[in-house]
Amino acid sequence: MSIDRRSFLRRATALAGGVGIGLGWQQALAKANRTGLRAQSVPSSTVGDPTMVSTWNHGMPANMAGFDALANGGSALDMIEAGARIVEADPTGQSVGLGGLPDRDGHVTLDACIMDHTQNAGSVCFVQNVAHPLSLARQVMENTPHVMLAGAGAEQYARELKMPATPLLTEASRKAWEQWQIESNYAPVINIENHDTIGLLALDDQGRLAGGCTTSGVAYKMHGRVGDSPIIGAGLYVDGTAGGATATGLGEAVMKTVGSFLVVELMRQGALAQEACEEAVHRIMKAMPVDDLQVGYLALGLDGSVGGHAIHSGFNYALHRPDASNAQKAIGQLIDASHG
Ligand code: SD4
Repeated sequence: MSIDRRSFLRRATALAGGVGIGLGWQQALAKANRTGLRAQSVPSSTVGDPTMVSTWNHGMPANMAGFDALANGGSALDMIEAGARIVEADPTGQSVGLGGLPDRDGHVTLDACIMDHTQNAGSVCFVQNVAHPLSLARQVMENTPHVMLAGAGAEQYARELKMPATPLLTEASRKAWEQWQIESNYAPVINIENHDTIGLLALDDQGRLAGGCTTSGVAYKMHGRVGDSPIIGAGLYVDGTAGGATATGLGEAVMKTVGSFLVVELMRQGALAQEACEEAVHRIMKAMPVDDLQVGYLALGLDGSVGGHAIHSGFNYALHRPDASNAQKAIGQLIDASHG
């Protein structure tokens, strides 16, 4: 059921003191307004414009690759996959694919998922030696009866698809791990700088929406740990009737609040993309201590509207739309979605 924004607000007021969906959302907004912490506004879009948003600085090359895929006749799913592959292949990024920081035992283990506007979804988790886990997730979505493959089973499927076994631990990441071992207390803690996963959302020129998320997860995690990034509804959610959302940061906090699903559900009920991200952040802040953890959400509406918000400062994302004077070309910018 979709309701307009005014009905949503009326319903939110009526619900105050009840389950609290609307109340929490209003409180989050009021607090953000009071403290002047709302993200800067993004340029408006024309309905029908393709749009791509991706987390962090590496969202810039990812979005460019996405628009190249679109220019070559690709769909929103192709935009997502093209963008993810650029970042997965970059050995200097220590949070995604090749060069990702390992777990505490020295293994690089990857999580990724993909989803489209028809709610088709594919996911792989705890995968080793696969250079492009998001492409593998897409294969799971398109060519198997399943949504999620894990560990050795996912690797076996990659080999069946002739994806080569690729060692992912670079010299730089091995050295960083050795350094970490000197002082390690072997507790799965997160540093608030330790979050650079790429989450991507794209709307193509036919209004199709898709999203993806790919990561090596939290550095020095326990062996076998899986984060939010491959979990449909946590690290990513896309619904062609409501919008899409993705998460970055400490996956445990995102999973406990089913963050990306929450963002999309709020958008379905009439919240703007920005408001929905703020409420999802607020849920985490209400539920647990957040001094040492960062989570950021990014959302894309069906009309190309964009929102982004995070618990702590430092969260940014790349936004690309077509150049008005040359529709084949995309113009992008980095948007600061800091809070605090
Ligand atoms: C995880 N959410 O594995 C991922 C890490 C991340 O930006 O997003 N880093 O918990």
